[in-house]
Amino acid sequence: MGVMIREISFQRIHKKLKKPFVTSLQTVNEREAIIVTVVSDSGLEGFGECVAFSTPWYTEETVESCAFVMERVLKPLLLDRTLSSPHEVATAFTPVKGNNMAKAAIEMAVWDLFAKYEKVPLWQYIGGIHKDIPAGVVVAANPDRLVDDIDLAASNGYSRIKIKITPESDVALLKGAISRYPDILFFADANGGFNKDSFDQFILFDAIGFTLIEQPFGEQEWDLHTQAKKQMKTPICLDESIKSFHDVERMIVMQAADIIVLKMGRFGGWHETLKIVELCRSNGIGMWVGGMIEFGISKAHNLALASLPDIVLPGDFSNSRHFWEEDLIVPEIEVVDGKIELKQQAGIGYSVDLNKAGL
Ligand code: OSB
Ligand code: MG
Repeated sequence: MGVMIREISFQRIHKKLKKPFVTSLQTVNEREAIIVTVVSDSGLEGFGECVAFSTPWYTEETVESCAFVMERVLKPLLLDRTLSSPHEVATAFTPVKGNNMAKAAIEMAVWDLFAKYEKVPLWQYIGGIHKDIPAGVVVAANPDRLVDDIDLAASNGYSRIKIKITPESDVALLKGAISRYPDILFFADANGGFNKDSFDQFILFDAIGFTLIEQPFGEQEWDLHTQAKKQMKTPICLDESIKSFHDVERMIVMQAADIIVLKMGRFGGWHETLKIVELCRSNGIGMWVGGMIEFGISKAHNLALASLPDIVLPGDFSNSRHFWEEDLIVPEIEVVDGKIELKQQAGIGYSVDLNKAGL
């Protein structure tokens, strides 16, 4: 009994963003991705999406490195195998070091396949309960546009707005801009833009009133995060620093943060992510689901993840049309009254149209 993996295929895609996405690390104008399709012996299809970027600005992996690792290293470990649980994918991949985004993309496709085999939505398959996922959008740090960008996001019904910040961001401007919307949760994301020299400047951001501040310091700066957490009221949240279950254990021991961002690509897929969720739950660490400027397949997996009972903070979930003229999934992801309703169909709940993968 089980699911035999008869076919694993990859399609590299490429789309322009509707407008550039600006962070302190990089400006993204175009997005490449690799779509993974796994097919079972009975002809069921599961879909995954590789979220590595074209160049290694956010993590070490790239689209090119993932294409190689998925095709030449990971695919042979699974092809023609019969699995009794999707957890067996992580075990099959353990001989391969790192390359979490490559691993996650294939693993996600197998989880979709198993949910379809069991004829249940993926969110139910993993034990999710929330059926309406609160949406959240990201705005750039550009001071000239900040107030307008926030007004636009608020008028589109978003109840959580994440603002990219840098050491140059104006504390008074930010405080004024967000105080106009007391009912909206404002997150800040520094993408590791602060360091030892700008530590004291960072502490001043405590007065702004953010719900949390994401990754103020570099990914290896555990001590700086511990010091900031000790001195600030605003919860500290780690994104780039967390790549595995062990990183979360370290974070807890060092009291380096209160909250983490869940990114399946960075963790290597569902298996590691579900372990991390359990560790956070039992240690009172907050969690929310982060975005990667990705397409609908990855977002659909992320929506299923956000359905878990202990994930209560709103994640990076915007409309398909926020980044793209057209997404690859049918229907597209749509925010209605600030929420995205989960689908009742088996698996990720959306169909995939690879003909829509063009520029
Ligand atoms: O730091 O959270 C980040 C996008 C790409 C790489 C890193 C990050 C982001 C985002 C989320 O901020 C954007 C989204 O998909 O909604
Ligand atoms: Mg981040």
